[in-house]
Amino acid sequence: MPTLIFATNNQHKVDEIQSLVGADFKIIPLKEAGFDIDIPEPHDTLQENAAEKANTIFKITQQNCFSEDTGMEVEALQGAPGVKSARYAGEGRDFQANIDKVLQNLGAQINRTAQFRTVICLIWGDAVEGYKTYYFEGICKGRIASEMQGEKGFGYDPIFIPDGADKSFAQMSMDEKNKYSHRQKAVTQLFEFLRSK
Ligand code: ITT
Repeated sequence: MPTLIFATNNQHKVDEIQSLVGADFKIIPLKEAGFDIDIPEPHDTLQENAAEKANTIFKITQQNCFSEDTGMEVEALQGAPGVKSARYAGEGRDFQANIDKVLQNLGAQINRTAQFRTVICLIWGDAVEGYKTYYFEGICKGRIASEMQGEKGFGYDPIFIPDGADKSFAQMSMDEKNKYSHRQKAVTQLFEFLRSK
């Protein structure tokens, strides 16, 4: 089975992606690949942060790898928390504090429109032909609930209701979330690309 290093420390992302890919590829997160590092995400765009993570690991391993950066973009908050989603309420990367801040900043705002956006950066090739960088994007449109609903998933899942559903991501099984999700859309493109190689 082909293996691919996934430059992430977020096990939820790994689980969601591995369940989409099934037995075709084995995804190896940083910890399993022997790396105990937190790669900085200093940039203003998801694409640049995704590239930073993939490039850092490629420089060390010289192996095919990918990363992804995801943000939740709330229309009435001018796209915040966006690229700052992990640290919206501070460096502690606290899911509950981040949710509280979104709900507080939105208040009674009627416009609850939001979307999740995932950008994947893939570095792919071989030592003979050389390596190239590819990007894949997935968007899931939806809205912010008035309060937290459900306990599954991670991050902002309890307050995000995707279009076409009447419950939050945190009220869905992983398979159900994957039917709607930003990550699934980006990952589907990634693996269509890899299968075509
Ligand atoms: P890596 O950088 O190690 O991959 P991370 O958790 O730091 O993991 P991001 O930089 O992409 O990931 O941060 C995005 C944050 O947005 C993440 O910490 C969550 O709080 C949130 N997030 C990302 N995907 C999500 C999803 O599918 N559902 C809910 N919240 C999500």
